[in-house]
Amino acid sequence: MNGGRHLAKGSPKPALPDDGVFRLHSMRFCPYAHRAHLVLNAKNIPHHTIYINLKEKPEWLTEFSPLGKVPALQLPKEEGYPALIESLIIAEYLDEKYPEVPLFPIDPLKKAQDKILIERFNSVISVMNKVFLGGSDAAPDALTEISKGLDIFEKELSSRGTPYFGGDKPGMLDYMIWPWYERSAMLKYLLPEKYELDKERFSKLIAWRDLMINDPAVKGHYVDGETHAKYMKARRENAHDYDMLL
Ligand SMILES: N[C@@H](CCC(=O)N[C@@H](CS)C(=O)NCC(=O)O)C(=O)O
Repeated sequence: MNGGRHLAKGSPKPALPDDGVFRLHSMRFCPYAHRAHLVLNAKNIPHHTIYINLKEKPEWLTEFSPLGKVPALQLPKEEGYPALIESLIIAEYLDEKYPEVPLFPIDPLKKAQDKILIERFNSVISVMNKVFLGGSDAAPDALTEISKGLDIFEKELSSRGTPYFGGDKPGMLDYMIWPWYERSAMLKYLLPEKYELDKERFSKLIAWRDLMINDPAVKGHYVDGETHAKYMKARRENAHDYDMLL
């Protein structure tokens, strides 16, 4: 089963085949769930996706996700069918479980350094979330803050001298920051100042974005900036249109 409508309160729990395949509880526009989709796609891991209406959550969601959040990944091959939550924990679990396509660097120091950068990206995430939901009024210095946060990643790509943070192909750092980078394209449609990244200041990140958009794992879950903005505008009115891509 792949996607379909977002299941809401009152929906019966989906009857899935007893095939041992992962079950990802997701929401089509959730950037954290996006991380899990990217890792599953990059590693070609078969999975069922169960989309959840987060405004009217199905009663059974807490069986898989105690806080009622997505992503939640159920592991039907493990005893007791446990489920994992938290995008970064899910991503690291999948990377360890499926080492054939490694995403984190093998070297522990390099891995730790990439994890530090993922952690540091949280400051970009928090400002972006504020602007997405409330516009520039909600965070007056937001565009400056976002650019300052992205400077770190521009500099990092430049010092690595590779097209991706992961080297010649995307790695975990690439995939963990991509969902917000993809969504930054909606600022052009959401803000009166039609924010776009400065082409000189962020030349490396812009070249990276052009490559990432063509990566098969990214393509498999990609939504353009205008569509993200349409979803966000409806969400601001508390009129979430989860199924708008169907
Ligand atoms: N720290 C979590 C954040 C997950 C999260 O906040 N997901 C949002 C959707 S994007 C959610 O499920 N919200 C529903 C709620 O908070 O009730 C992660 O990294 O997975």
